[in-house]
Amino acid sequence: MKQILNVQGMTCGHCEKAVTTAIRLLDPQADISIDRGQNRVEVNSNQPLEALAEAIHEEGYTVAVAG
Ligand SMILES: [Cu+2]
Repeated sequence: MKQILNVQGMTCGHCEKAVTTAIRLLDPQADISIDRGQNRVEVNSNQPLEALAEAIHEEGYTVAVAG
């Protein structure tokens, strides 16, 4: 299912990669689309939103659920 998170603190391509890697560790099949300018991370995954948010948070980014 498609889930949208608001992730603050992504400043460069490395950040996008860190977020992508964190999500892929939880779900290797996840379909991930990141719009850094909008702080928007779209994830198509069966993992619960809280787990995705926690994984991203552990990388050092501030996460809010965008709805
Ligand atoms: Cu960065």
